[in-house]
Amino acid sequence: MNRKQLIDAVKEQMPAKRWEHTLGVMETAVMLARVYGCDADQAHLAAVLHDVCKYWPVKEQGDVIRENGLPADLLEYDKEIWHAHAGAFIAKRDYEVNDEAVLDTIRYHTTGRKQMTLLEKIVCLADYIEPGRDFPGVERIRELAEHSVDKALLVAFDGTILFLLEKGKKVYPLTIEARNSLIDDLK
Ligand code: DGI
Ligand code: FE
Ligand code: FE
Ligand code: FE
Repeated sequence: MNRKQLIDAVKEQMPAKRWEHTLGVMETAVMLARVYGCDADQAHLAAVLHDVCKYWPVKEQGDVIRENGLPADLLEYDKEIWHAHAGAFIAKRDYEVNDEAVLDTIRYHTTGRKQMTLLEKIVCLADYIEPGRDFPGVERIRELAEHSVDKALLVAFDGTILFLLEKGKKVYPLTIEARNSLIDDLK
């Protein structure tokens, strides 16, 4: 499967609006990869696939996690985070992606994790700031992203954590670890 075929296949997995978001993440991730010196092809590939499962029925996302030994604790947290781990599994099984760095980037694009690689940070950040995103504070994160991936991503995770706290929701521990780790990276 070449990249064009891959793109056409992934596009089929989601509604047009979500595909527009994916195009925005592809463009932004490649731009950030060039600016910050990481592999643009890996960033592009991870961006193409990052939300491959997002619009699957939630039950199917859960089944991928349950039936393939993915972290079971995910199921005790918001369903919004399931598609990332499920997506990494599907990228490998159905789309011939074998690059573990790319698979980890898909896997952790939502929650983050401790000591994220530059590739993981860039795709996670691109997901927050792609041109179609419009949430309070996104402009500030876009500005920070011009100068520092770590500062921008820290503010982005802080916003997500605050949002979850305000809603009275649980926060997946990896998100807290990702946030703490970014503070260490900035020292
Ligand atoms: O799939 P996208 O909408 O493009 O973006 P995403 O994969 O970053 O999904 C983020 C959503 O997940 C966001 O609306 C907040 C929600 N969420 C729920 N629990 C958690 C969480 N996000 C993080 N980082 N950590 C959580 O524990
Ligand atoms: Fe996502
Ligand atoms: Fe996304
Ligand atoms: Fe500036």
